[in-house]
Amino acid sequence: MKNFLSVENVQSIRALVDKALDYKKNRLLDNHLGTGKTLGMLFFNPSLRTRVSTQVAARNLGMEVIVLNVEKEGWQLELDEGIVMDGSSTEHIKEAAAVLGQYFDILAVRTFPTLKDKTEDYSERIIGQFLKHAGVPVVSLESATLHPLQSLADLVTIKETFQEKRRPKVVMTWAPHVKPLPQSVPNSFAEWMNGWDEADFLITHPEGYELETKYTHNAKIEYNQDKALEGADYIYVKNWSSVTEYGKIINRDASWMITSRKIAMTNNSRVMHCLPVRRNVVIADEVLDGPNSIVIQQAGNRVWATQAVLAEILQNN
Ligand code: SN0
Repeated sequence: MKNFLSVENVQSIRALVDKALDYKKNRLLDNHLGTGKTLGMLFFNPSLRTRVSTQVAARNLGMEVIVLNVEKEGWQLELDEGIVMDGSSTEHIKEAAAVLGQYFDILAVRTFPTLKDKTEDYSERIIGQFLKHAGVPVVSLESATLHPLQSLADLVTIKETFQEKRRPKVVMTWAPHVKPLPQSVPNSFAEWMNGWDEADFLITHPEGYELETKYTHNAKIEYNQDKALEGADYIYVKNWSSVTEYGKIINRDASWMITSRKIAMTNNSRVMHCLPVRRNVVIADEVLDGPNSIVIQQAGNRVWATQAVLAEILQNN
């Protein structure tokens, strides 16, 4: 693996999940792998879990980490080609990416979508510029369309919690939210579930919330949430804004919130969410504070997933 931007960069999902679980058992297994190497982390947007779990993962491998909140602490970057830079942008992303590539062995970037211009967002221009100009491996810390480190941790969490000798039924459900949110987490989870092939995957959302089939492939969609939840072993809860009416909230139906009544329809399903979660909007308190929620364990697994990815990059570059 050179870069880690999507599931397409992964040779064997199964091997990567196993590697993460090995690190969970022994976090210092490869604590010299990253000696003398530096990870640069650039944030164009806020972060709690990704920021800290990635730093911990890099430290477990012996790496040094430098974090830059580019949006607040860096120069305003220009993205357009051939532009006369007489406006507010100070530095072109070409120089910024190339310069940062001089300082780090691996560069990790978080950049959310605008949710205004779909073509712009889905072209992944910012990550693309880092790939093109940095000259070092690039890791996505959630891009405009995908969140692969989250998805890997999600698979690790399902793998370690499901003990039965059959395929679990995993249902990804849309839930309401007050703000328009990216499609990155659901796109990515769908893409990884399709590539993993160790679970039966179903998506449920109101009409108009269809995700790009580029990520969902042939995943079945059930528009009736209650029906979708029947027999579920895992509910993966996430809000996203509409793709077709790009970046818009087109449904606020509170009956899509995950409550105890919804859990009662499942096979005593475990409940997952990438966090941060709006309590009593997306998932009810009774569920988040109850025995079915595994959101904290899921967030904990972010360390081991990221450690596996960084190790793979260090071993291959
Ligand atoms: C982001 C998202 O992609 O949905 C990050 C998730 C890891 N979530 C939010 O921006 C939540 C914002 C809010 O106000 O609840």
